Amino acid sequence: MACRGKEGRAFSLKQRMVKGLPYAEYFASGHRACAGCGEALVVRHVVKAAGPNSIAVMSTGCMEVVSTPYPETAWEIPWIHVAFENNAAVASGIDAALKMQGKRKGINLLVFGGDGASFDIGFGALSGAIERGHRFTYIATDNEAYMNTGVQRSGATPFLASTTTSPAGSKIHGKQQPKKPLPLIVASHGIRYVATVTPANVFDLHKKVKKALATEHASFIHAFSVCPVGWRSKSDQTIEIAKLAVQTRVFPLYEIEDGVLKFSQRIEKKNAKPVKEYLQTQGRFKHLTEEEVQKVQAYVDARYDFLLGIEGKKCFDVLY
Ligand SMILES: Cc1ncc(C[n+]2csc(CCOP(=O)(O)OP(=O)(O)O)c2C)c(N)n1
Ligand code: SF4
Ligand SMILES: [Mg+2]
Repeated sequence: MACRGKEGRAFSLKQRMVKGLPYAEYFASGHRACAGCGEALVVRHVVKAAGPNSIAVMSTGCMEVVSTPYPETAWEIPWIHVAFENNAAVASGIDAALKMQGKRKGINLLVFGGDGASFDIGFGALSGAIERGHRFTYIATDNEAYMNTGVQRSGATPFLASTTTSPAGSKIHGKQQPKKPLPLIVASHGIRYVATVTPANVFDLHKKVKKALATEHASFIHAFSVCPVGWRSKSDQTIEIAKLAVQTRVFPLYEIEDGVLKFSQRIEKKNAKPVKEYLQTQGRFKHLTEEEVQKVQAYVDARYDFLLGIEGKKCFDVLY
């Protein structure tokens, strides 16, 4: 049975029944993402939280490809596809143009980039745009590799994950470097709001998107985005894997507001699930020896302890 919201498209009664979430969809179903794509879920919920008065800028990557096969589009808000390198630069131009025209108030400017676009290739544009004090909410949809072109490693790929350019074999056992701590690097620019989200924690995601959009200058959201293809995980396990990432402390859920980090879900060591449980859900970690699993566990613990150590303290200057 189909219904229609105040604004927005038709949706099924079942979708309507998600209590506490807006009814209307602005990232339409029928796009061509793979079954169980976590990145598509993140995009859907970010635009659902943002609502109709929004503009989306999106760099090249899976989400662009699956949502706009010409002449179709899944976007029900204005959307622009830009190059890999420059989504934040294009957003700066949109922000400046709207301000010049006196039309900036009430418009949400969303900028989407995959991890390849955000951690690596478009990082310069992102850094420059936030340093100049532009207003937009940047969402880094992190599936931990360049998925659209065949699972190449990026700066976001975790330690020892096997990708096509860090293949597990006799020479190396997956990626040799750890993940780049992008949210902390972005926070160091002096912006007021940085947060991490997963599609398994949708209410938390909606709340954080709203806070980010209310920020006067740039805000940044790091979104954990399971990719069943690149991670070699089961497509019906996406939400379970996202939950496990938080429960094992692999993906800490937090906000950095006005330079102060606060956990949204604080997992004490004694309550944390072993990282092994998370790793076992994905073929990209299948090659790991017991010793390597323990190395990953030690790394995850050390990163989490670092965040616990700075929690509640003013660790980042606030410039805008
Ligand atoms: C400058 C440039 N280099 C390479 C490409 C080819 N390319 C298109 S999408 C893509 C992968 C995108 O990876 P990511 O940003 O992580 O997004 P995902 O596809 O994983 O969602 C690449 C390498 C390109 N379009 N432009
Ligand atoms: S390859 Fe991965 S990120 Fe791309 S659409 Fe499929 S599941 Fe989503
Ligand atoms: Mg990616």
